[in-house]
Amino acid sequence: MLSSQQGPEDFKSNFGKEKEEEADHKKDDDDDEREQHKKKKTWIPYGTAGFRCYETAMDPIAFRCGFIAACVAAFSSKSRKRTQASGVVVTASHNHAKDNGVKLVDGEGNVLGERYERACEALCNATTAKELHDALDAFEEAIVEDQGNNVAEEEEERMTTTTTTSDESGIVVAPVVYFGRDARESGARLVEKAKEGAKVLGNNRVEIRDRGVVTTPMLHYFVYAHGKAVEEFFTKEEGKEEDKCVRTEMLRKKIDAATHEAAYFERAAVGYLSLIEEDEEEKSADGNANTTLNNIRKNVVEGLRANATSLPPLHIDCANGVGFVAFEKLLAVFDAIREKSGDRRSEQIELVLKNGPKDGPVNLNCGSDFVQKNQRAPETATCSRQSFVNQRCASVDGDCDRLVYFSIEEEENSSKKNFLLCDGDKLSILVAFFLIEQIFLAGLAHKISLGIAHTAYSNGAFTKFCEKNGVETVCAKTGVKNVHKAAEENFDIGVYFESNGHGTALFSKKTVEMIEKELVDELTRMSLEQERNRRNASSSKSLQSVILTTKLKALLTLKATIQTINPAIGDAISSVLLIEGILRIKGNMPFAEWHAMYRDLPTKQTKVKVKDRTVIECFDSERKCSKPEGLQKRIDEILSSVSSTDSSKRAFVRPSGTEDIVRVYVEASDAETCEKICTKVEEAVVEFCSF
Ligand code: NG1
Ligand code: ZN
Repeated sequence: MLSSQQGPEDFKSNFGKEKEEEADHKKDDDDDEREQHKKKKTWIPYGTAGFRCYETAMDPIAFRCGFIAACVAAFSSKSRKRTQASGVVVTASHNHAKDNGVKLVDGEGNVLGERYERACEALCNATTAKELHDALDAFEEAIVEDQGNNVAEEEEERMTTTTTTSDESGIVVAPVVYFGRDARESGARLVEKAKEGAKVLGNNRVEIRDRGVVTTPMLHYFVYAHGKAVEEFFTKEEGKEEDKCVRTEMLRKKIDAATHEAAYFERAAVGYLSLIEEDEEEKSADGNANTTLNNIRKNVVEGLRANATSLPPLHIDCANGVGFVAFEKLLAVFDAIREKSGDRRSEQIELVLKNGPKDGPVNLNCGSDFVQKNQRAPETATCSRQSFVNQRCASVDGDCDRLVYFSIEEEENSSKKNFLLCDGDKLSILVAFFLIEQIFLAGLAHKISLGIAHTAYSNGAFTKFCEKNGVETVCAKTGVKNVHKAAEENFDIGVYFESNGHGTALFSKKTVEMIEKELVDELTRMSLEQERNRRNASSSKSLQSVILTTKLKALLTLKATIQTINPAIGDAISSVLLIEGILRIKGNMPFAEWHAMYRDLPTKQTKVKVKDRTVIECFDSERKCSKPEGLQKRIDEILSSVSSTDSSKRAFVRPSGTEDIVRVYVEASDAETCEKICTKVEEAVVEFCSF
């Protein structure tokens, strides 16, 4: 492990040293070094979502991640006019309160790309000058690859001369690294370390913006919004006539406004209000289009949306984490909108917030991971399990990027309670089916492909249900970065939620543009139609106008959906708003009805502690393992011996990327079979991984 004493000076003195030797056998050497570290248990891997370990060991990692983020902000952008920002989130998400970690955000607001992982891992674990130097070389290669080969040379020159960015007009704005942390105690200390790391690049080369205690998706959003603001400023040539000082100031202000916390909450809140829009006046910033729209709206056919009056309040278990603080801010924005404009639609979202940071250690007996894996409601010092009974409930995780819904129903005349879970699979189904319907109503079904990306942890009943209903699915490796990529690569609208509730709906740029264009075209057609009707003094609406109206409503709904969703990454806050909106549009769909769309197969998930979990290697989207030799064969034997008639049974094992354990997953048509298979697979893991 790196010494936590290792400060910026040590790092600086190593940075920039001459190459010591050619790297012909670099990969082999790297692998050897990695093995050595691993054997000594000093290697902190770049896991499923960045670095994570016991908080006291995180200081040097945080420091180096700060440096990495600064380089990404300053050097990785393909275009000087675009995304000169990056982010560092200090969080260990659903892990134990005493763990902490770092998630890195790239210039687009996404998870830092895979191409950086090995270099970051080597950089964060380097203990000698040579290791550090090699890691820096690998890191530089990743940056150059990121810039794109065509601009590599030009950028290389820039890397050695300046870290600020400018366009031809001489506007100069320093790259920015955004920092944020969840509510863990160790967070403030680790953010300071990360900031020190970012400063290694040199004074004022990179601007540091510390956003304090925020959710992971908020920090991703700030970086995304920064890039968008810069892009828009230059594309629209804003303030073109002004001199460069004025324009620089304009750009700064634009970035500030776009990346302010208020902008994040307002975007989501306004998106939600538009989603549940009925026939009230549309209050949107789109100018003329919406004025026309308001007039047209008064004449449109009623009844496409059910009368969204009320759903019971949603009780949200915030995992004793930052989600509590963020949801409070969201509710304050709804209140402010209501006070300012008298808009009462926000009364249609009633959230009862439970388990905040003051209520106990993060994730302890609460939070989405606890609820999903244990199939049980939370139970904390301040909030009893009983308080969730007969309520509509949801749970988020420690950094508020996961969401599951649940309900505990008490049987009449009995003390028996039924726990019902709508996990990520059911979120995917609800969102995908809703969007399929809207695309169809918008007349775009033949132009837009929509599918679901999921992981091996998705329930077999979910994949069957999708197949039966003609919804395409693709299975990706665990981890949001993998599922995100699969959704992006395979579909125009890719819905993805890991079973644990980590996910979103991704709209490709082309799809967003298509929806916007169709909306404008539709409004124009509607105006013409209205005009013609007026001229013909027709009092009744023609069939044609009914079709047009249906299409318009669907397009508006799609537009509102896009606005409600965090465009950068899966976000429990925007997911709550989206799901609550959909349930309302669906006529206040009761939880039980959503839950009953299909019946999950019983599952069992456990963790097995072994000496070195990385001896397990997987393939087939982690549904099978190739190492250690013999383990897969044993799992197959267990599956066929336990219940020969159960065709739905399935089991797999994989090393966790966020905890020092091996995860075992089993599903079968009854809980007893699950139990039996699980015990045997656990034994097999221990046996095969104990060398
Ligand atoms: P690991 O620990 O690699 O299984 C867990 C989750 C992932 C993802 C990451 C990041 C499960 C089974 N795995 O990864 O889906 O959410 O954490 O937080 O829930
Ligand atoms: Zn999380």
